[in-house]
Order: sequence, then structure tokens, then C-alpha cells
Amino acid sequence: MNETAHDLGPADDAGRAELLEAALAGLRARPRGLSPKFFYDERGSRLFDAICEQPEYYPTRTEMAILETIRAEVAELAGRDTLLVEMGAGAARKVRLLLDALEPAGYLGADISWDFLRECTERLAADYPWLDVRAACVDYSRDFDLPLDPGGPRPLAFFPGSSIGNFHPEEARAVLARLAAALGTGAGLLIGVDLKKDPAILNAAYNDAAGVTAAFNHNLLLRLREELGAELDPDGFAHRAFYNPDAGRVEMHLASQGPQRIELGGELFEFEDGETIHTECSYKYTVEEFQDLGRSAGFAPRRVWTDPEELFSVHYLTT
Ligand code: AVJ
Repeated sequence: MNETAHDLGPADDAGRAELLEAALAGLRARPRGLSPKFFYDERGSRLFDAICEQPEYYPTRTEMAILETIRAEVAELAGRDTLLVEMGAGAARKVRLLLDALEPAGYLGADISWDFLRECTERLAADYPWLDVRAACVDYSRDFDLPLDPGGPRPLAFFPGSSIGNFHPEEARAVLARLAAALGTGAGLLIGVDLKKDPAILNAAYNDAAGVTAAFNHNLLLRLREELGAELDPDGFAHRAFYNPDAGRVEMHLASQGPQRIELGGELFEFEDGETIHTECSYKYTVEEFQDLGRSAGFAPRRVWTDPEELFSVHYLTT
């Protein structure tokens, strides 16, 4: 981190209060659910990195291969004097690919996991001494601001990994619209979006044989126990992940193995056998569906690339 960094960190107690409130509301609701944004504490962020290394989880390596192929073209589209804004920083290898090709004037990492973000940006700053590296703690599911200099370099937002897929389509539109507003006119967006495909490929990707995705899912229960003092048996819940074709999304759940209870904040939550906590939606889009979504959020689709097997897409749009 260099000295010009404007670091916006979260208050830890506020983070815990938010998790508690969300967990209570999510456990009281029917069906029960919790936002996938709570996966990404430090341990969860590391588990996600490990997911990306699993042979069944094609999105990361496929997006990397696309980026490697297109980066010179992206550099030309973006032009000189850009500020690379990484949404959901921590994808260190992906952003390095772009940094080498773009040679931007600056880098701003925006992520919800503050500790992880700091670690990633510090490493980036050490490896790229010529680069002005900044960090901002941002939760895209709410209104957000980016610390951009008016009259500074032209922002190019980089939103890799199909993270946008975690939002319901209407929310995704709102996130993109807020991003367009935060970036201002004349900015670019390079965004990775997972494509609709054979459900067998999707089901395998979210049920890796090594059980890393299962551990990632279980991490939510561990957080409730460790951070909120919940009384629960993490092993009493099984990882469930499957493609829901009607909704066009992969769903992850934690399914109660037999009847059991969770105690949290003085409240008792009774689970029937098989009852689930819905922990994630991962929406998949056709190229046309995502372009329509971008347009409805105020972006103009400019280019789109896919891999030869059409597993994954990378879109370039402008405000
Ligand atoms: C980071 C939201 C894109 O949906 O594939 C990976 C998260 N969940 N395995 C995805 C995830 C289970 C991932 N995103």
C-alpha cells in the first residue's frame, strides 16, 4: 500500500451486527436463507481461492484463458491513462494479466473482505512499484461510492469471476446501474459472466470431488458459531448444489440431516429433516441476456468474447 492510499475499512462490530441481523432474519424466514456475501470472511476467501483450483470448477481457468487471449485488444479499447478498478479484488492472477497489458495509471481494489483486500493490494503494490495502488471496502449490494479523482484517469472497472451472478437479475441490474453512476460517463466495464450450459457441467462444478465447495458452504455455519456464539452442529448439515433450469441459476443449500436445532442470539430455530438454508444463487446468462441486462442498467455493450466451448463470456461495455 502506498502513502496516497485512501483506505476505507469497515468497523468490525458493525460487521458482526450485520451478520447477526442477517442470520436471525434468514433463519426466521421460510424458506430459510443467508446472503452469499457472508461467505467471504478471510477463511471463506481462501476457500474460494481453493475452489478456483478444482478441476471441476471451470469458470476461473476459462476466464483466465479468455483474458489472456483478449488483453491486447482490451488495452486498445481502454486506451492510455486508465484507472483499473477491480470489483471484488483478490483475483490477483487475473488482474496481473491485465496490468501487464494495460499499464494503467492506477489501480483501485474494491472488495467486501477488508483483511483479504489489504493483503492482496499490499502484495500488488510491492510487485508493481510504478503503480498507484489504492483499496476501498465496498459492499455492492448497497449504495456505494468509489474514491475516484474527478479529472483523473478514465476508470475501467474489472468485474471478473461472474460475481454478478450472485445477484438476482433485478438486483444485478441495480448493482450495474450503481456501478455506472459511480464510474461516471466515458468509463468502461470489463465483466466476466458465466454462460448457460449443460447442467451436468454446472452440477459438477459446484460439487467438486475434493469437497472444497462443501467446506466453503459450511464456512457460513462456522462463522455463526465463532463470531456470533451460535450453538449448532456444522456436520449436521449437508452441502447441496444443483442447477435450477427454471430460474437459470445454480443454487447452494445447507440441508439438515435429520431434525435438529440452532440456537442464535437467544432464539431457537428448529429444523426438520431435509429442511435447508439457501446460501447462494449463481445465475447463468446467455450472451444476449447479459447484453440486455447491461443496456437496462445504462451500459452500451461494445464487445463480447467467449472460449471455444462457450462455457464463459467476457463482456466489454461503456457508460
Ligand atoms: C464467485 C459467485 C462467481 O457462483 O461460481 C463458487 C461462487 N460458489 N462455488 C460462483 C461459488 C460456489 C462463485 N462466484
